[in-house]
Amino acid sequence: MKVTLSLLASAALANAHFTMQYIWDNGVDQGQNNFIRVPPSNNPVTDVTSTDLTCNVNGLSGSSVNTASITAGSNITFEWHQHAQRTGEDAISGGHKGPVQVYIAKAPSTAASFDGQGAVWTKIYSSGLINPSSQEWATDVVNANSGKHSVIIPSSLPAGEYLLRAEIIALHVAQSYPGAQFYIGCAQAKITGGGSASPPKITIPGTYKSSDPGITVNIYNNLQSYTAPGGAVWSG
Ligand SMILES: *[C@@H]1O[C@H](CO)[C@@H](O)[C@H](O)[C@H]1NC(C)=O
Ligand SMILES: [Cu+2]
Repeated sequence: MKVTLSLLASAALANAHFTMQYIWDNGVDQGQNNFIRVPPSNNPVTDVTSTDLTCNVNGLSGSSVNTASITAGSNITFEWHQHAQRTGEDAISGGHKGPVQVYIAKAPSTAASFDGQGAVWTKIYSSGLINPSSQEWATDVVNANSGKHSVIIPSSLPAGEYLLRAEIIALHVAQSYPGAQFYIGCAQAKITGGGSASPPKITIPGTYKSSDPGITVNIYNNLQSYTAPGGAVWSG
């Protein structure tokens, strides 16, 4: 009986997926799914070679999606939920342990028409295993913060239209590949102000490999350090 119950519990946990549903601009809620390329379901992407890794399923264009106007230097908050509700359950479900990262990519023309392919992505935020002794992950902080995490858009970034890509990687079944679950939310933004920096860029998909120690990893063996995929954060 005990075994049956715990099997049921872990099956329920594995199904408790989530999506990015809100962005906030300097503390102002922009509305549910506004400016966001909404995927067809809350399922994760698990194939690191798939173009779904860029901006989730059906995320290669956003012609019907609004583009937010954001000033460089603004504090942008991303908010995730399992379902279309803000209360009554863990935002992203406590069983999902792993890093939280944010990337940006400048569109050659409009954000709405940009597919995010090629060496275009710059990492501007990454948080992983925060405290090895308590095994606290960035995802635990997101849950404690009602599904939210924030980043400052670097003020040296050139003005233009961008995709903002937030990513949560759940590693609870990442001992073998495919296993790691990539939750991805892309928002469209026109960034004004800014500067003339030329940040480093990676490809998504492309840079992440199934063999990356941050992708295929057993997190249940008293892990003491963790390196998220995608390289270092560019600080502007
Ligand atoms: C960004 O905004 C969030 C939510 O309002 C806040 O918790 C966080 O401290 C802010 N970050 C910075 C660097 O100001
Ligand atoms: Cu899930």
